[in-house]
Amino acid sequence: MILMNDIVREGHPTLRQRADEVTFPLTDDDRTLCDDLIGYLKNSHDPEIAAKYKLRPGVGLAAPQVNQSKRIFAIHITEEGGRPQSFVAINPKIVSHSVEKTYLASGEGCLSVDRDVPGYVPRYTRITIKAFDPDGNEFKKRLKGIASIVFQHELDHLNGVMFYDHINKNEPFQEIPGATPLERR
Ligand code: K2U
Ligand code: NI
Repeated sequence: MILMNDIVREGHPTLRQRADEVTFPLTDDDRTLCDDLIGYLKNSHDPEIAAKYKLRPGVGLAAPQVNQSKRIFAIHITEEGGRPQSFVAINPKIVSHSVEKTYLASGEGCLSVDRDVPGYVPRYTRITIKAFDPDGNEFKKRLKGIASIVFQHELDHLNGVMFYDHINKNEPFQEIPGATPLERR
């Protein structure tokens, strides 16, 4: 299982690399990596396991964050309000997106960043994505709300981008033209 010690922190070079495409069929190691990424997210929302292993809660986790420079990430969102989402995305792409943008009113965090970095992170409100599942089957999804934001945050990790790269340095809380904030419960 992935523990906090397995998650590399900002400053680690892997977080600033473009991760490599994955080929199919997956090796046993890559399949285990997929299971471990989604497993971390599920564990991080289990009060007993999270307390026992001191896991920070997460709704997304990308392979580069555990020092595997591969185009794989997992998303596990169960909160009410939005549609639950739980999947592993391999070689993911955004195929289209809304013109309209959004941002988390509370800003974003990151399991690889041990500090608060305040500010609005502009994201597309709606995206259509395609990716492969661990069996090599291609799938498409239309995402909005928190799922759309999380997908974009994780895809950034595959491209060596950190959430705070998007924050306006001079005015972190400057209104983003044409953007509607997403309030998190
Ligand atoms: O990639 C990561 O570091 C996981 C982040 C993903 C994320 C953070 C903020 C906004 C979008 C995606 C963790 O999930 S941070 C913890 C968290 C938990 C619930 C909701 C938002 C952030
Ligand atoms: Ni992150």
